[in-house]
Amino acid sequence: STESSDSSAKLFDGHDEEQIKLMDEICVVLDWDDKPIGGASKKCCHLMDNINDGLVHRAFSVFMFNDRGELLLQQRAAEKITFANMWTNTCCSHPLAVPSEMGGLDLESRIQGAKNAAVRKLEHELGIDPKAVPADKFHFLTRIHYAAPSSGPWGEHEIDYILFVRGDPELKVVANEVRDTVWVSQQGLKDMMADPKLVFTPWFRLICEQALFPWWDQLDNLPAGDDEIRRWIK
Ligand code: DMA
Ligand code: MN
Repeated sequence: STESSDSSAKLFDGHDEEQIKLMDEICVVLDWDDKPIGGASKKCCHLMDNINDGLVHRAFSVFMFNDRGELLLQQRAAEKITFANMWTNTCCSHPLAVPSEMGGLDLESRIQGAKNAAVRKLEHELGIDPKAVPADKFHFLTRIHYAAPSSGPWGEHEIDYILFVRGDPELKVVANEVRDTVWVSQQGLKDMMADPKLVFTPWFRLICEQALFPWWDQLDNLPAGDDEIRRWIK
């Protein structure tokens, strides 16, 4: 028999080559106060074995609203290794362990790093021109700390920077990242969430339950970003 002893071959069996390569990105590993304590691969950070040992990393979640006050949702591609095919907020990913995205010990520079990462990923996933939605247009609200299993060996455990932005840019959706997109009103989102055929990511569900709608009600008058870390872990 020529069965491989390389466990990563099994982990990624049948997955999209590009998505497998992206698992080599270096995420920012944190203590529970969001202080960077090192870097680790996206693969390492998203294995439940490591999450169960306490490994937590930095993330961001973008919520984009158009002039009509509608929110842009995406359905994650079937190719995504975690949370495939689920409906979620506009764009999520991780600030990488590089100077432009990691920031320093002060919250301001970390927020700037998350915004820089958001611009990069809006282009990578949705084909949004960075000039159409530059980093200084984003409004930081707060950080949430949560954990959730995905399928198989995978899961999330993050401190997630919540970023709101106004815009209605041209979208050139990247097929192995995003399966579908839709702009929704508040009622439109509530109707989608009531449809048992649609599945939503755990972090988007949490944000909807805990915080989204009051912010959505005051897009022109959003509260200033706070220095809290909202702990939504069980
Ligand atoms: C990870 O998002 C970030 C959050 C807030 C869950 P993701 O799985 O979409 O990351 P990526 O786009 O880098 O695969
Ligand atoms: Mn993550």
